[in-house]
Amino acid sequence: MKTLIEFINEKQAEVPFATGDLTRLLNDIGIAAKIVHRDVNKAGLTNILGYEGGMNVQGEEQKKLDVFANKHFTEALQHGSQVAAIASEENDKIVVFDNPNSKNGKYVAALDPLDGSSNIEVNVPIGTIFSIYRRKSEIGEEADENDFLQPGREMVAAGYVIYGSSTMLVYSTGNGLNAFTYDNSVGLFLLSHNGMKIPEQGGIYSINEANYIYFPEGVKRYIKHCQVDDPTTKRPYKSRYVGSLVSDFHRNALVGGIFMYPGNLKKPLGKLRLLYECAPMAFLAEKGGGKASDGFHRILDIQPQSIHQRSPLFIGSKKMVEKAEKYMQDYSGEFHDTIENEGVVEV
Ligand code: AHM
Ligand code: MG
Repeated sequence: MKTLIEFINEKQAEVPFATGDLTRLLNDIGIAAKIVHRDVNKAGLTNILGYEGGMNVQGEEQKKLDVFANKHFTEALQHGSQVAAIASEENDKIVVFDNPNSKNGKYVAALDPLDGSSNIEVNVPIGTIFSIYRRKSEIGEEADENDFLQPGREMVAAGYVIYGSSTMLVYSTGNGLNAFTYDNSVGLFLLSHNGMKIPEQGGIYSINEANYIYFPEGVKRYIKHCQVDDPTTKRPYKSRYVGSLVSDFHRNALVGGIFMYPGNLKKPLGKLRLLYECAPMAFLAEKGGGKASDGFHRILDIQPQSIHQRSPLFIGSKKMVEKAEKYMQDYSGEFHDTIENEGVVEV
């Protein structure tokens, strides 16, 4: 059995002139993941469920576990000093680490410390999403927001941790997608999926269909395409929606499927944040042979304008994402559609 640390070290040895900074950084993320795993697992027993009392920048109430996970990932990255600054869903502004070692850090990290927090109370899988970029500002100077405003294709590494029926850490530094399952008894992440491949075509679609009447025409028609009875193409597909991006993505990545959070009449750019939700998952999707799009453009080519910017997301099996894009492009104007609430009759 290969441990996460052994695997990361082996990968480092394959890169000539690697300094080990990224290796140390990934190790630190693994440690923070273990701490969050520990507390997520006994969440019902400790006083860690419920709301913290604060709001994040998007006006969402912060749960105690959101704040806890944010603290532990921030501390792990700060102590490691390979990272000069972080951007997080839970912080309005970037956090610049001002100790002298961190100023010399080559990297910045964008995080969603606890994604899917609406599921915490009900014991449904949640996750942590992380992404790492090489900073643009001078090493030795303070990092700034521009260090984060890079298209996803510039990413050095990304990953997620899923706290599910088992806890897994899935990451890529650009070559393939690898997953490690946490063995509680020895306290180690062990390699369980070496070179994960996302099936080109799957049989699952995941979307919050409660928003149906507000969806662009392209999404409505794609949903109907998924529901057509045609056994030769395995349709109708199954509908599965956890409401936790990491879980929905992880399932679809393993067995094939598409996850969608499109723009809608109420939220033209959807809900998910480009920098620390869509882009890292898009990086991982592509490294596993899948695809990620906003319906019109490759997610990894979108230039972020601000750290909390949102983006529509279509992600998963390549052929399914391509089909959804085709429906979007044939039936919906770019991003902003005027959609009627047609056919809604209250009884
Ligand atoms: P969060 O970061 O506040 O937890 O929100 C992101 C989550 C995603 O994990 C999930 O895909 C989505 O919100 C679900 O949203 P909705 O409840 O609108 O379907
Ligand atoms: Mg989130």
